[in-house]
Amino acid sequence: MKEELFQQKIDKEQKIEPKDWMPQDYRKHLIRQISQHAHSEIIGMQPEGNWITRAPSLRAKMILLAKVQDEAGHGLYLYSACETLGISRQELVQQLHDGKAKYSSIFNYPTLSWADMGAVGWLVDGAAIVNQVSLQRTSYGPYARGMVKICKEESFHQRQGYEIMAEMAKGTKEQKEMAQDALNRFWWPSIMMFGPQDSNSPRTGNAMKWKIKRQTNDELRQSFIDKTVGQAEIIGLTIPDSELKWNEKTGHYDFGEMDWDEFWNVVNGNGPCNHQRLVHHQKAHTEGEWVREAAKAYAKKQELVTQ
Ligand code: BYC
Repeated sequence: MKEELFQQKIDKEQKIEPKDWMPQDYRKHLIRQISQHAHSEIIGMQPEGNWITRAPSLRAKMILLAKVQDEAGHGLYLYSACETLGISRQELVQQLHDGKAKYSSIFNYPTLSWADMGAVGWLVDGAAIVNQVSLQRTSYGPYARGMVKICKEESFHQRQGYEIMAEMAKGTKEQKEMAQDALNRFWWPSIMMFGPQDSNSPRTGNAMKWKIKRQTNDELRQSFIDKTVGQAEIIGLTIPDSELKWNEKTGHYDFGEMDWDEFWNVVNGNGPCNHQRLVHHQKAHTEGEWVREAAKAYAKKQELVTQ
């Protein structure tokens, strides 16, 4: 009975709030997805943080700093949304360190040149926006509201990346080559951010029934490709997919097959930077212990002052 009422609420597009009754599996599914999303934001700071000290101008440095800081903020909203489901931040971080919780495969690729900052902003944030615009209508209230704020900031991120790519593409021959090389390396990993094909996605069934996901992996992937091809053409870069072709009949681009072995390899912890990313997070977490202790001591002191 409770289950039926819950599903009716979902079907009527009513949001589920933290104190509402929900099936255990719905709660578990959300903790898994939201925590993966939060960890992605935080781990995602590493490949870009790598370029802050080497940004080519003060303007570029300020913009990149602001963007990386935004990612930290997104991680914090998402951890908070996840905590409303009855799990602590400490447990979530522990799951990441133990390898029990995943984060997006895309952040396990290295950022080798300044053009990669362009490719990450344009493609990775572009893909994140397509996914997150859809998630603004997710059924869990705190997650949906977090997505609204995050999407506004992601639009700025996507534009800063596209601007870098556009500038480099119309620069010297070497700069254009760097931009093309970054697109070549980041195109397929960005497409992989949308997850396995629907026919091979064990979580999609429940996610769609419970309206946690509003569109499937393949639908979102197609929508990202349709949007991005024209953007590459405008700045004179070539998408590295020989099978990419406009299909009059479907009104979408056809595209080539992804390297699924590479995808699962990276998802399962064996990508080029998986080890490095986790070790760095563990180190930063340990070294940040004194900051958390100081914040707690300060909060306690404030409590005493206001008593
Ligand atoms: N990477 O049944 P499936 C950002 C896992 S943007 C790693 O389709 P689901 C940012 C999946 O977790 C990136 N793992 O699952 C942008 C599942 O494993 P478990 C973050 C992946 O959940 C710019 C298994 O494969 N965005 O943060 O229905 C700068 C089977 O997959 C991936 C989000 O997290 C992958 N690419 O669909 C800085 C958005 N794909 O958990 C930061 C929210 C699949 O069963 N998440 N897996 O062991 C989602 O929309 C969905 O969770 C996914 C996967 C589309 C990612």
